[in-house]
Amino acid sequence: MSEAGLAYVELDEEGVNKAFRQDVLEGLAQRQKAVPARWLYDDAGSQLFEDITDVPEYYPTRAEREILESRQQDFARLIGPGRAVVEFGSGSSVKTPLLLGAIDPAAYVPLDIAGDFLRAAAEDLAAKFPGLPVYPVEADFMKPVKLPKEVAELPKLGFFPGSTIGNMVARTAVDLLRSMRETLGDGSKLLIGMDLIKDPDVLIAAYDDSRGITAEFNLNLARRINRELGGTIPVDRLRHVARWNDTFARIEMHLEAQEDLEFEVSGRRFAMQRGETIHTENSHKFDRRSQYTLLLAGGWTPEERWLDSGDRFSLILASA
Ligand code: AVJ
Repeated sequence: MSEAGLAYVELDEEGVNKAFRQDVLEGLAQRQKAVPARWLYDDAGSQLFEDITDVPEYYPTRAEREILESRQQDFARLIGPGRAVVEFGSGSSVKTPLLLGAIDPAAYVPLDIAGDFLRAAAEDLAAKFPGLPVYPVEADFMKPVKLPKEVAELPKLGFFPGSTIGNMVARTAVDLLRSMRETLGDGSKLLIGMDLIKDPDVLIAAYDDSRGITAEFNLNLARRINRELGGTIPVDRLRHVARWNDTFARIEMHLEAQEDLEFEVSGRRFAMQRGETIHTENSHKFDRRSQYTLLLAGGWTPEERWLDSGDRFSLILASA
């Protein structure tokens, strides 16, 4: 584990994550309150997201896994051996073995901002692939990342599964794709998962599951704000809401005030009227043309595109 990686998470004198506090204070001061979705993923949030991938309504993980399982020969042919696989937001790396097993890579570099989770995932992976060098990097991958020197000379494959790109508005998604291109370099490839536009009822169910796991995932953000930023948000007075925004082709998660609320975060006072929301996540959905436009704008040329058997999810291979 690189010591240097830790420098990416800047702490102030009180040990508070500066970027988190700034994003929350700015976001809560907006007319439409909003907190960037990346803050959903502390260790508890990352675990809750893993739980979401098991709920019956949340199809993306299973659909993407089906593609990874059924297209192994395609990956071997189109990607080939000897690359350093750089996974953006490695999470618990459940999908990664399917890719690594198919292409015979030279190294694996998981990138994540949640350090503990990252290290556990990296150890898991290293145990599954003895002999494969694993170099975890704790980093915010929204900016270009300096990769470990051990992989500097290797051709790269970026792996960005799960339709995490869908959490970004187009401008941010393009910025990310461009910085990935800079991180990975000329001659690199990118294997990226992107969820597809479909019946809004199916989408809403996937983001408001009957077991309430997604609700817990969303509410965990308010708990995290209270814990890490000295907040007094009455979490039990907030309700999880999932909405389809047809204009922007995205599912939105919100935390809706069930009554008029007043609370503090880091010594600042905020108020919400009953029915007012904090917007906590966008999950954009795509069709083929919107996918290709986005990738091309980010400096990546689409090479191949696969769907699962239910036409619900897509995996795209693009080259720099
Ligand atoms: C982690 C981006 C894939 O948008 O589907 C799942 C996050 N939010 N349920 C998604 C999420 C609510 C998820 N990704």
